[in-house]
Formats: sequence, structure tokens, C-alpha cells
Amino acid sequence: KQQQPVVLWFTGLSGSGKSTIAGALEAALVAEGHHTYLLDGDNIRHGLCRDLGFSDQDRAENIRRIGEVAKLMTDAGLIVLSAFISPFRAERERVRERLSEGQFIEVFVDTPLAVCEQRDPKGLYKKARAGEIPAFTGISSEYEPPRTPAIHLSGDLSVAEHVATCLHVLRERGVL
Ligand code: GGZ
Repeated sequence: KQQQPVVLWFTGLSGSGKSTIAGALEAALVAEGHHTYLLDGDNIRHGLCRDLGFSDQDRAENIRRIGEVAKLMTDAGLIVLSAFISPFRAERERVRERLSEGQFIEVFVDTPLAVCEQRDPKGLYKKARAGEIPAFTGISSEYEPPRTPAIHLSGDLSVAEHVATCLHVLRERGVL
């Protein structure tokens, strides 16, 4: 099945829905016969980046490594989906610069902090508010939103609607 290798770079707060939407989008792409790979905390922070924590410096290195892996995967022809907070603009731009023109598609999962904190699926916001997790994104560590994301997912929409938006943009850009 014809496809252009790209990196769909999801960014957003903890609990914003990055992994859920990226996972659902990957399933939709695979169902259409595309070749994909999803990079997320489960396969990266427990393996390649298990020596890294959440200081600014460690997050920057985390994103750098993920960017390099994503680049290799595009060399192999894959549609790569990456789902990390990636809070810093400079590091996201560095990843973009390592890829070919148009291969970096930034997807901003723009769920307000209040909503993420309300969801709090792992109780991390509660702990962060109590001072038990230092440098927690949105509470005690910065999140720099993209200024001009290729795809901006916001509003009270379903996962399926967000997936449809992403698929539309991918077709529009000739990726699919
Ligand atoms: C933010 C943290 C922190 C701190 C642990 N700040 O909801 P989660 O649990 O599953 O997603 C968060 C994940 C963030 O890892 P990333 O690799 O995406 O971060 S970054 O891109 O900034 O390098 C959260 C958990 O790890 N977690 N401590 N202090 N999130």
C-alpha cells in the first residue's frame, strides 16, 4: 500500500490523550494496510531511556533519542507515531530539523490542564499537587504549547473524531 514515511509527533500534557489517540490512529492505519510503529512511554521509557528521569536535561535527551529512533524508522519507510509530553519547543524543533522537509507532523493534543487533572488516571496530579513528584509537567515544570501545530486536537470530541481529523490531514498532505 502506498505511503510516505512521516513522523506524527504527538505532544501534550500527561493525561491529555496522546497515547490513546495515537494508538487508535495506528489501528486505523494498520486496518488500511499501512506499515506503522508507535513509540510511547511503554516501549521507550522502560527500555532505551530507562536511565533518564524528568529533569529538563533528561527530558531533552529523552526527546533527542526518540527523534533519532523515529528518523531511523522513517528510513525504513514507516509511518511513525510518537506520544510523549515533549514539553519544550526547542527540542521538538530539533527533531523536525533532523527529518526531511515535511516529514515531521506536529500533533498538539490540546486538553486543558484542568481536564487532565480531573481525569488523573494514575493519581499523578494529586501526588504532584501534594509535592510528592518534583518537576511535574503543568504543575511544577513548564509545558510550551506548539505555536503552529500541523494538527490541533481540541474541544470535547471523541477519540474517533480526532482520528478522523488526523486521517484527513494525512490524505490532504499526500502521506496516504
Ligand atoms: C511529567 C511524569 C513525571 C513528571 C512521571 N512530569 O501520564 P503518564 O505518566 O503515563 O505520562 C507521563 C510520563 C511522561 O513521560 P514522557 O517521556 O512523555 O515525558 S517527556 O516527554 O517530558 O520526557 C507520566 C509520567 O511519565 N511522569 N513523572 N515529573 N510526567
